[in-house]
Amino acid sequence: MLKPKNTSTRELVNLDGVWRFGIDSRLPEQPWTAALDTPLEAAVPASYNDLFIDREIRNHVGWVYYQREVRVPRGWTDERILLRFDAATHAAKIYVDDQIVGEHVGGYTPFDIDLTDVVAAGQAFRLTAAVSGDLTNETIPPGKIEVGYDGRPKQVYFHDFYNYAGLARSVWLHSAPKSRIEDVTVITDFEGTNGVVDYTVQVPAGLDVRVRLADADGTVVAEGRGNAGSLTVPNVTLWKPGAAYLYELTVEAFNEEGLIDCYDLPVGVRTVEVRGHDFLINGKPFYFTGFGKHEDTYVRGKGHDNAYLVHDFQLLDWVGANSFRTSHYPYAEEVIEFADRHGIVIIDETAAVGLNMGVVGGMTGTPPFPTFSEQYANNNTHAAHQQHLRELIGRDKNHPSVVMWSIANEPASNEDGAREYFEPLVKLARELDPTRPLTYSVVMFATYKNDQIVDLFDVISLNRYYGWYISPGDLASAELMLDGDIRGWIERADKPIMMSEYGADTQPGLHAVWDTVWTEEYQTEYLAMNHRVFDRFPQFVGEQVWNFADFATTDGLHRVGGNKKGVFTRERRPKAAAHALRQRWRGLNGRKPGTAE
Ligand code: BDP
Repeated sequence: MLKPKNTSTRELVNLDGVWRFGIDSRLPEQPWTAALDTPLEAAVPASYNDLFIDREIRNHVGWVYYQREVRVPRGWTDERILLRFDAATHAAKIYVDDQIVGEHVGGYTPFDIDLTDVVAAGQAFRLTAAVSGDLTNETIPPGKIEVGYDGRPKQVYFHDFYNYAGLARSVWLHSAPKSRIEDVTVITDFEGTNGVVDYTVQVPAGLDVRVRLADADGTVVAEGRGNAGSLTVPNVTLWKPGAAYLYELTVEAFNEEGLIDCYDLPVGVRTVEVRGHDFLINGKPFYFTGFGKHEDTYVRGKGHDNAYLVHDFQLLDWVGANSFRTSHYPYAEEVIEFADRHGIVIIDETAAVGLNMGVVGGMTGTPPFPTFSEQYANNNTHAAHQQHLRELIGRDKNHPSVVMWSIANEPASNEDGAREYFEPLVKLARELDPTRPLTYSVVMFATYKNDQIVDLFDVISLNRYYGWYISPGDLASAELMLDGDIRGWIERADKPIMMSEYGADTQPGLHAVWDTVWTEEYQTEYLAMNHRVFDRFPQFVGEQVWNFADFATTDGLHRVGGNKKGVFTRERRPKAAAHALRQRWRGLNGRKPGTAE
């Protein structure tokens, strides 16, 4: 799905700002039949939950309403007129004046609504977005709505980050020609010093497509004609981790009268491949250093914020991280584009977190009922997961920073039914993108003995908390357990292995000379213990600490003011562990720690 852009044939109006806002229980009538009768206004983009000093709103179950007036630019007379929501978490119904014009389910992927037949150039209209943050066993991520002892509905879910909802990303009105370039796909390669850019353009039949590729100075280095083709780039400059280089592909569509549409796409030429137990970028072994992150800041919740975007990437650079995983949902596309421009490598994860009833069983991992059953992850859940995968890959397939898809976080891959559930998803992902390796983050209860799906995937990504949830405060025992665990996985499958989560909650400012959990020293020692173990295995291809920064969680007894496994605080101040990581990671440039340059 193409991101809306200003090009010579397309225009864009940003609708971010402050919108009227209300929750449905306060509204006497169907709100889209009139202006919302509400004193409240909400920032867009931002999750709505932390904006107001009102528990009712923060933990609201059901629809909320955002509303504003919009005027269509008067020059758009012959254009297709589209509305783009970069995300509406987790479901949306969109109204123009009194009329429903579109719906979307899935909180972290964009959608377009075609308003061409509904509004006219120069016309003003009332735009209402009804947004629901509700999660059920048939949404991705799943959850369930319970009725509390006080009779009120309560949202329950099986992941620990707070279920922020609302319009957390930008909203746009954009124009495109009626007959337009619908999609562009690029796949890149290189042979010797020649780069290869294979392109496919989706356009209505009968249009003549021309493409040209320009280097970063704007010099055209290759041209092509037709809906699909292969461009050769002499003396190619590859996109590399830590050394991004982007070409620009200009795609033009012509009819008999001339140019009718134009779209520009940044292109990084690079390859990704899993060979034996190596993860190769441009044919060279790559070692991931970095984090699982969250889109999470004070007040905004999951609201996209360009200042935090820039600052977080500065911190990634400072600490020597070359990568992160978009745990546990697709991030705003601006984040992925920033990574494209700055050479940070991304493991792009779906929003499928919590497909695991064992987590409800606590540390025993014994589910109250099977995860893959009519009661929980059923056919409708599966269909939602498939749809989400289509939308994620559709959005991010052309980004060079994205080197691997993570299909799920900590699914119940140890339970019966996991194989039937994941096999078709893996097949679909490979059809949608034959070029990128696939992984999933393996939950603690899924061991090298009982996991049922690892052979379907390319990279083993482990989430392991020895020294925290298991054997807390006893790092000597933890080290032995972790070592044995990794050895088991290596015996089971000759694939690259990485740690996609390891971490320890840490209260900044808490210190001790002993192995005392929650202290800054313990977090540092815990990470050092993990690293000692990782460095024993040539099969190990990366380490992503849980988490980059402290983040908001659902209210609960086991979290004090949120999840504190951040190496940075929620305000982005370094804990002692950040300095230790910096010592280990800086200057590696994708090499495995301890190996020669
Ligand atoms: C893992 C989850 C992650 C949690 C983490 C934790 O993948 O989302 O935040 O545990 O407990 O199981 O800190």
